[in-house]
Amino acid sequence: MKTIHLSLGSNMGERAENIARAIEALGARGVRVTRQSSLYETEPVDVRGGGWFLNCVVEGETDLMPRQLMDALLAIELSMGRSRRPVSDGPKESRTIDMDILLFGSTVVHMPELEIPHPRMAERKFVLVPFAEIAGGVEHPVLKKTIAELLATTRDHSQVRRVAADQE
Ligand code: PH2
Ligand code: MG
Ligand code: MG
Repeated sequence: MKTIHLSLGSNMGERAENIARAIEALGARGVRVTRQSSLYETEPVDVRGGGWFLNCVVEGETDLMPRQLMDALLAIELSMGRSRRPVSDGPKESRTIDMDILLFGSTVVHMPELEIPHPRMAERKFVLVPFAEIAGGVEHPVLKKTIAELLATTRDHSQVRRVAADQE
């Protein structure tokens, strides 16, 4: 059993509902969600012409292998109507739901289709702020810094605002 951390984001449609549905779907795909951050309104980073995102981070437990977990997340994204264009390094498009693996315990994965830890997580306040809320003491297995330390030193100054519970 591994403890894993995922980032969820949506900037299309009923954003809070999309995130709630995706988290609910994890259970049926072999991930037991143990913690969930607040929702955050976040300024889009490197996204073409979309609105602000709602983002959150969840902690879970799973017996899946990293590649299986990635396939489970893709299946949930597709079932929720996320379109996938061919992989490109250009600006990203708006999405109903995006689910990314941030950490998979202390496992490090370098495959063409999957990198863990998520290669850009230390440069993204929309990941680090919710992550620090639920698990600031977790150590990044490559950078050897805690999530709270990464947040304190990140150079990303984009806007990230916690959504009050009664506004969700
Ligand atoms: N995801 C991206 C690119 N940019 N910006 C915000 N605020 N939130 C995201 O989830 C996000 C992004 C690529 O997946
Ligand atoms: Mg992403
Ligand atoms: Mg993704």
